[in-house]
Amino acid sequence: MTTQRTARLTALLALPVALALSGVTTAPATAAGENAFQINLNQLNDSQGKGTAMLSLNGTRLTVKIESEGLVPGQPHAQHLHGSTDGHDFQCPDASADTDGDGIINNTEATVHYGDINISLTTDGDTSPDSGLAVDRMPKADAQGKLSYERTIPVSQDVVDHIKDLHIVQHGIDPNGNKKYDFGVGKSELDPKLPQEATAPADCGIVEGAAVGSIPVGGVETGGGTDEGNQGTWALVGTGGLALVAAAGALALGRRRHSTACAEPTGRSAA
Ligand SMILES: [Cu+2]
Repeated sequence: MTTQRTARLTALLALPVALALSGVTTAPATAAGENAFQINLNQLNDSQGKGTAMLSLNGTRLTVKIESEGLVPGQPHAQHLHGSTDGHDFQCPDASADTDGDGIINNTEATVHYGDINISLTTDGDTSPDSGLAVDRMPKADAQGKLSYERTIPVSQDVVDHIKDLHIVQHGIDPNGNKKYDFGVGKSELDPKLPQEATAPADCGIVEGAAVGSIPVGGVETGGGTDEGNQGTWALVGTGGLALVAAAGALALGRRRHSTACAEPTGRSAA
């Protein structure tokens, strides 16, 4: 499953995840039904990114379909299901999430609102939070900035029970419009070797009907801790290897000390 893949991005592009889709005849693709949940993706960071997504459950198999546009052409876009299966009411951030006032909502700032990675929406292999930055297994936008993604992933019952509490986030922005990730807006706070452009969120969407301020499924705790601006920064981990993972552990401990019970990723899938 976790074969060593370096930047086989071209190959990945030509491999539209068809392999994972042998049994995908379950939910209707257009209308949200009892076991299908629509998500409208709205831009963050003025990225122009937008799209729609559908989450369809067949038992504990989750099919994720995403059609988005306005993304950075030709670039991989890390994408995840963020949020909690513990009853916390995470939501997509708005402009006020930019607590350091640098004009970019970075992932650390946004994680306060949309929560940690629950599932990494990779094209193949591992889908745990550990693959959050596995950009060689993330889908690429085409030359027009459009991205199509479809994959069926085995998930935990927790994810099934709390599917409405999860959100899709796609990362990767291009403020200077040069169609690549560069250091125009500095380094990523997650890994100084990565440009901020590569990890900042481009769009976010919650399950339709899971309104802002709604009581999360099966839970009573609310609030993403919008006034706890400097916690919970490990949502994107993975590619960088041990250093990042170690940092993640430390940050997870930090979160725990901040008294939220959400430090541990739950509902990891076992793909
Ligand atoms: Cu994410």
